[in-house]
Amino acid sequence: MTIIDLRSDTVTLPSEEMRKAIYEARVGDDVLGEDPTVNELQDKICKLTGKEASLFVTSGTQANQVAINAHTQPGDEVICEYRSHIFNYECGAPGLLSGVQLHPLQSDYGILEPDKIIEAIRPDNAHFPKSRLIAVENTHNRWGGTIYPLEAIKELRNLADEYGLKLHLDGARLWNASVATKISIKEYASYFDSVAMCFSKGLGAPAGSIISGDREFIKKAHYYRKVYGGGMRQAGFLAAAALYAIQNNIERLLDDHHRARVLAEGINALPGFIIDLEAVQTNIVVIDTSLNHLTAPQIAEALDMEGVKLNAFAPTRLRAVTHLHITDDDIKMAIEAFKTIN
Ligand code: TLP
Repeated sequence: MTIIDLRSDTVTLPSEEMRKAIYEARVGDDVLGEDPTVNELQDKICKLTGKEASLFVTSGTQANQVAINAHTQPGDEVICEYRSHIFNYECGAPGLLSGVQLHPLQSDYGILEPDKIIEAIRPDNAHFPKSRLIAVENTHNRWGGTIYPLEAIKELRNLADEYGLKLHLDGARLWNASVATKISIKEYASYFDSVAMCFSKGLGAPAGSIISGDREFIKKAHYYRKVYGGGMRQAGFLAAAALYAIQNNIERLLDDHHRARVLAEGINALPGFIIDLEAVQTNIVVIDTSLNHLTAPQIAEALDMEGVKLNAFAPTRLRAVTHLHITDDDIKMAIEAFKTIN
């Protein structure tokens, strides 16, 4: 049976060409700063983001956590969004590793409201933690791949400046936002003190993420990467995959977005499933199953029997993610599989 794996864009495997790039990579000891391919990747990302410095890290989680540690002091507070990856899927790492507390805010589509942020910023008073950092996500995973509007980002920057806060972007899928809006990575990055981006999601590399910021920030981040065990020595093999991915796999993300839309419209037309089509802006589809007599995990299990894999990420919500292994036929077959659920 063909397996259509829509659990995540993290499941992609390197293509033959990417494997060749990995095989041919020139490598050195990156902990000593001597891996030419890692250095090439970091330089390339500086050009792409317009930032002074960049650091290759093991994962998106490490990128966010190193950034949080570099921006904060123990006892500080980080304002974030309540469905964000940092708050939900990073094992409580801000408390564990940086000794900071998160202050999650409710939102629609992951877009923080300035008034709510202002309300959340702590007064300068001995009772309170120090508000230090705002972290947002673009695209926003749990909201269904939604894009943070540029105007809202500009407002965030003004607010952060007014209150003396740093601004971090979890841009694990910033590539998707950029191709969808035609707003460059550089433009997005220009409003943030630090930006994290992943190579192992839609771009199809086997592992690795990057953070960018000013030299002082990256110097601190470098230290924390080592603290977290992220010094990878001959990491050029992974950087070569990332370079290949940047060269070849960005524009094609539009195909993933198109397929996500077709999938969303197909499933939304079926009884027992509701999709907020407005939220389907990139490669993620969130399916509300609350009208169905089966729970989301039960539906996921039934679909699995049909060869379609999805994540049940709440009792009444499923997530499907399109990526470079998913074809138009796979989308048709996935919709057919949904028709068997009743
Ligand atoms: N997200 C994964 C899971 O952890 C949920 C996925 O399958 O989508 N930021 C965002 C917005 C992410 O979606 C992810 C991964 C990360 C950070 C962390 O990346 P990794 O998995 O490389 O640590």
